[in-house]
Amino acid sequence: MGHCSNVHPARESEGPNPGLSKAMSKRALITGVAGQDGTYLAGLLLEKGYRVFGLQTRLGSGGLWRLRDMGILHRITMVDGDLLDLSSLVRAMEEAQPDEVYNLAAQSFVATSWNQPVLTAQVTGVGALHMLEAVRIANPAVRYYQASSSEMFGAVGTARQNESTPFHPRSPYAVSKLFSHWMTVNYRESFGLHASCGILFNHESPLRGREFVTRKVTDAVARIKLEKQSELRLGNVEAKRDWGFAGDYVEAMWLMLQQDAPDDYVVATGRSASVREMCRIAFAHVGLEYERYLVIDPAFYRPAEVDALKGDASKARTVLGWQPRTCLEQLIPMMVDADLKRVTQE
Ligand code: NDP
Ligand code: GDR
Repeated sequence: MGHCSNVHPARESEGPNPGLSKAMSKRALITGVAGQDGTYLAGLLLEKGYRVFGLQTRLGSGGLWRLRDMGILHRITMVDGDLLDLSSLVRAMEEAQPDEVYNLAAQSFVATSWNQPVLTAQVTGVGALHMLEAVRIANPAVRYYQASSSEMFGAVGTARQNESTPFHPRSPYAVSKLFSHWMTVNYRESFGLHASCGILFNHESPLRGREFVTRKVTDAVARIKLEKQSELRLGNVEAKRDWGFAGDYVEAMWLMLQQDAPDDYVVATGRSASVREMCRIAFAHVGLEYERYLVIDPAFYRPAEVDALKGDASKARTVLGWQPRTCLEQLIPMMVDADLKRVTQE
């Protein structure tokens, strides 16, 4: 295994992490419950004894396969609603009567945000404001989590980004996330909501959508290995990201809402790698050399790129007692193995 010095496999001892018993009878409402993070978070909260409600859109494109694969679909109470429809969110709040709301729903694919900028602004930006309003109307005592993003940093001027790094968003997605981020801060300051933003850096898993680069690569590696595909077409392989494991990151979300005071936290591994390096790891896991299969295709270049991101999560470590437990050399093989299994069963 390569160097994994930035992660901490052993769980931290209790520290500022409140015990599990406190959460026994809590109720949580998760928007975007059927997405990657929603599924891991729902699993975590169920483990902790929560009653979990998930907002389900009628027009959703993604389906419920992740929750089904995880074996938890039957344990989640689905509530109809859409971030675009404030009244549906108020009703969802009334139905779920949650202690905690995790707003994970979004149009989350950066590349699509240039083709559907208005929809992205409406869902990812104004949609979060709708959720905040629903909380404010239905129960302002609720604890609220907003899924902010390292994409808000964008064209960074610093080697590492923390909570004080200035934002310079580079896509309609990032601009929309910045709106929802500042709205959450504003509702905290204006109305005293217990509202926290997690500024999460990229996090991946076998449940990642295939349009995102890690999963696109691990899926292609499986297909190439099983001789169902001959090449992999990518855009800018020199872009660098700080990649972590979604299963680790949802723990940070939960920890934020267990604190006495709401706040904003960067969540990251502190290590950055290029798309090229990530490809090398993925192909090497099945004994192949990525150079033989990689085709650079300008169709996947973005109108404005975020060249490099690397997070500094020291505040999350100090205040929340959170640390990543999975490094890239574990994460990518885990994803390749899952895709090999899936492609074999197709
Ligand atoms: P996904 O794209 O996997 O999940 C997003 C979910 O939002 C989907 O279940 C989708 O449902 C739902 N959704 C979309 N539009 C609406 C709508 N109008 N009303 C209600 N639900 C809707 O994202 P992730 O799980 O990867 O990410 C979770 C959140 O964290 C997102 O807000 C993302 O922007 C943010 N984030 C993610 C990071 C990452 O690396 N994964 C990093 C930083 C932030 P459907 O598919 O049915 O349309
Ligand atoms: P990102 O993730 O834009 O960082 O947003 P993505 O995996 O899409 O791209 C990462 C980097 O890889 C480069 N790249 C390619 N990307 C894709 N998708 N497809 C390709 O073929 C390709 N070739 C190169 C991209 O240009 C980019 O530099 C993710 C999402 O989960 C957001 O919702 C979240 O907020 C951020 O992470 C943090």
